[in-house]
Amino acid sequence: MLIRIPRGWEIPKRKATPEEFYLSRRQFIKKLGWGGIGAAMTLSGWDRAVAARREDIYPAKRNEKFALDRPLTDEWATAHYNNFYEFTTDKERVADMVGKFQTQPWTVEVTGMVAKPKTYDLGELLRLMPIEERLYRHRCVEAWSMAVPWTGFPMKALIDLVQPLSSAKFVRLISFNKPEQAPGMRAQSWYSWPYYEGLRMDEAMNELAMLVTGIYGHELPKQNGAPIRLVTPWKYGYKSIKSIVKIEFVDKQPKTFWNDLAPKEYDFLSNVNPQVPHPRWSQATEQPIPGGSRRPTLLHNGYEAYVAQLYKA
Ligand SMILES: Nc1nc2c(c(=O)[nH]1)N[C@H]1C(S)=C(S)[C@@H](COP(=O)(O)O)O[C@H]1N2
Ligand SMILES: [Mo]
Repeated sequence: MLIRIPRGWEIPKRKATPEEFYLSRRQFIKKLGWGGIGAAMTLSGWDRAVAARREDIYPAKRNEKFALDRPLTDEWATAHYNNFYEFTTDKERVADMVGKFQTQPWTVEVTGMVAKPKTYDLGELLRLMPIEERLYRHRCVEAWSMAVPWTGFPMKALIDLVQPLSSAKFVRLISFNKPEQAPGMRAQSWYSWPYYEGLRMDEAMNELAMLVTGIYGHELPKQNGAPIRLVTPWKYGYKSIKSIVKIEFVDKQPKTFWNDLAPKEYDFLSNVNPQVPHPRWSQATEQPIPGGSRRPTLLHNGYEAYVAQLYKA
């Protein structure tokens, strides 16, 4: 069941403008060819980022390989039931608290043990990456779940671009640190901001690992981790760090936000496993959001065929 009630905030910009205007603008942008020096001189970084992100990549072609065993979650629910502690711990109020968060312009620093470290303007990076849409299951450690159409690119494409050295064994990812724009960072100053996460190199290169900039065929709303987040659907949701500013290739297993806070409850791998209960609750079943009956949780969130070989002893 997919009830789509259009709300003002979720109407993509192109639908808010007359179709002819949108088409001519799109053709205009295409004609300029963003790599050219002329374009670089006459347009600001912001203009180019918006052109590439808003006009060019959404909606992206769906990769049908990643099929779901359940209906997509209602878009409104996905945007109004969020974990993003930088804003608030109240899941239903994150969307109301993101107003001051500035996600444009945005740069992502790729650094550490790589042959080609570089700080990318997000629009520039997107023009280099193979963008597609994938339907993925999304399972929070709190035992709720969704099914989401993400738009982005495989993390492996970025890894191939920057060429990690053989000494690089892990990837460390770091979120934004702007307490003046994120009320939860100020109200909960005891957390070790900014949020940080990590993957093993083989996990980061797995074809499921995705860097995501869009959802439901348009840009990510801020509450879902705009402008760029990680999605690793075989792991609990807290691994999928939002609003990434830095990606670092390292030789030692990096520390992670939730493991540092509660090491007995949240481990580094955090793979979805119905047989391993959280110390305070079962993981055997999950509650689809926004409603309906609970369903059994699947090993590796149903992505066994993609990731089982990573965890063979
Ligand atoms: N920076 C940051 N990333 C984060 C979180 C957070 O609090 N801060 N919460 C995580 C958790 S617990 C989950 S379940 C998912 C939620 O993503 P969603 O709101 O898009 O469903 O984001 C993850 N990424
Ligand atoms: Mo979560």
